Amino acid sequence: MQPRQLLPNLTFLDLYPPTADAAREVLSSLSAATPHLDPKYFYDEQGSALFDAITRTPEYYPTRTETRLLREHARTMARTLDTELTIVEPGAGGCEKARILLDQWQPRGYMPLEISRECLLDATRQLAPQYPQVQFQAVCADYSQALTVPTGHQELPRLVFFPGSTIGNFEPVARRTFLANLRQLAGDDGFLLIGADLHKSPERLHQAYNDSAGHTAAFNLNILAHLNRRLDCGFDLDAFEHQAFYNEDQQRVEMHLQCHRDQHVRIAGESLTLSAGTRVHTENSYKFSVEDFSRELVTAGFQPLSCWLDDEALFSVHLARAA
Ligand code: AVJ
Repeated sequence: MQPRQLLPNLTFLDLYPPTADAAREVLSSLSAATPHLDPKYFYDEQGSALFDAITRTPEYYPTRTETRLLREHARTMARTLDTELTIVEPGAGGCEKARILLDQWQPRGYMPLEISRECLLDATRQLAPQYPQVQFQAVCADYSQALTVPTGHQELPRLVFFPGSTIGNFEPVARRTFLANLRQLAGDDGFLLIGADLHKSPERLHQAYNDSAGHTAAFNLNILAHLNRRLDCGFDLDAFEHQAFYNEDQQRVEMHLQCHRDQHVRIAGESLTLSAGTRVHTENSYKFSVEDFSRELVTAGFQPLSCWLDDEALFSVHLARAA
């Protein structure tokens, strides 16, 4: 598959995963002893828009806190990095946070990897003309599967940018593997800039995932609407209720969809019944301490350089180089 030239400084490579794979994956996870869905299925066009709405709620602090930290410290980061580089961003969404780095740094290249194709195309078609000196290589892909990216500016060091504490969605073992993949992606002369949400009161976390405007509930339910649109499953969304709570033992926020009426759906040509009372686990969002997270970076083959926290120690941004 060759990248397509969309604009003088924008190429697009479409590695969107085949629907058959998604159908098989969804059928096996919903048929499991603990029915669950991969959080990547939150992010179709509607889901990306709902997440955007969540980030503007007063309760959901991570995005605005991290954005402020990136704005405040981008220049210091640039001095530390002191090199021309390509920014590679798995899960870039609408590329809002990358804009801060594009404004403050003059990177030679920017490579957003994103599964939500329309979201990615809209964002890069807007950004590329505003930064003519930056080579944009948009890649529509599922970064949690394979982090294969086009070579492009191979000779330039890479900065892997993974904001938002999306790292918190991975289970501990999968997280170790994913961080090692990010190390691979960065290369021996590369860097990592990553956001990690910090431990805090269960009340504060509960509010952040149960915003009063109901955007998180709509975002959670939309995962079923996405599967209905994409795989024609036939879920009745009114039969499900959003649940999000902080699991103190596991140090993570959990999101679930509680099923109140029997659901007879079809996935990958097979019938599946979710009986009333079933709970579908849709997301974990682990929280960290700076010490624990720095240790995980070292285990993955990075050398931590700097870490920035906001005054309330709600959120942390870590800069590291390949060790
Ligand atoms: C985008 C994965 C970082 O876990 O906080 C927001 C997604 N889920 N509200 C998070 C999310 C519920 C968010 N991440």
